[in-house]
Amino acid sequence: MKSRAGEKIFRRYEGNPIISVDDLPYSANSVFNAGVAEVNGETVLLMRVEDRRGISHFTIARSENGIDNWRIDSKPTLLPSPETHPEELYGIEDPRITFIAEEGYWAIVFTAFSKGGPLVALATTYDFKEFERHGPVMPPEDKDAALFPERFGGRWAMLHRPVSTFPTTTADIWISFSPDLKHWGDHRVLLPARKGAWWDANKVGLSPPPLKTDLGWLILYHGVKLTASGSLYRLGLALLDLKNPARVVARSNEWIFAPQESYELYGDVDKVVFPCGWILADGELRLYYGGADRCIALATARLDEVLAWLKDHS
Ligand code: M1P
Repeated sequence: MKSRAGEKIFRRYEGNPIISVDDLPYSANSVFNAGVAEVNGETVLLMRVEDRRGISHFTIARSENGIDNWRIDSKPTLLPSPETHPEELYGIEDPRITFIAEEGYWAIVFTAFSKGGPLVALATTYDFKEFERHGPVMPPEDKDAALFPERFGGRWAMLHRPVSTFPTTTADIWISFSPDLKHWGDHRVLLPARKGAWWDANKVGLSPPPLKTDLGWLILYHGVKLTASGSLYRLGLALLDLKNPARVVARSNEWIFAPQESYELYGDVDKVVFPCGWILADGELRLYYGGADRCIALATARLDEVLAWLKDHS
């Protein structure tokens, strides 16, 4: 029997985009690439807002059902602070949120745009009102990072995407380990970009944080294909071993989600779907993603269908 095309697994919310720049209570250029958390029964989006200078900050939107009636903070929730954190000189971008049960806080891993390029920085919060910055955890150039919610053999693990200027290298997803969330080592390539004509040739990056399932850690990642009309961002899947996340169990050969609607095809950067967060509730995955670097959209899928699709397409 012919198996279902990836595009049919995730269904777009008919009211997309769920949040656009006109929904903000203050003037900005765009709102996109939001991290997500469930806090006191509400869905919290930590949204990347790009101001009209081009510098990004974070603003929170809250909703009871995670779909509509978003209550957006009246002013920026977390602004870059280059005076105290020089790595934030050109803004803070693309937050990915992991609840660390052991500590009782949420860890927010984000891109700080420093003088030397993008790097990975860490902040923590107990309530999404007060935030503690912990500064850079990976030097530039590095981004698209997120933490696993638990330790492996006593160590924390993080996925991230360093980039080398060495001519023949690709931009790959790496995994690193830490005893304390601050000092990282044991770095190794986990998911390399493919080559040539593949949809995920030359550049890949983690999208939302890893999600624990019965079959392994589910990874959704973006593959960036350079075409004659620019970069094309599409999403594929991988599965990592539950006990040893440095072992890839499966990787999709096809993409599962790609730009298709006008809010994904046309924006500040055309043809981009870019999720930084997802939530699993009653077997349903809610994927929050940036559309064309200008708005936030929602797509849903049954987790069992996603895993079955990956099995058929790896
Ligand atoms: O413009 C598309 C995306 O480009 C960057 O992602 P990456 O480095 O993984 O290609 C990021 O700046 C991201 O915010 C942006 O949506």
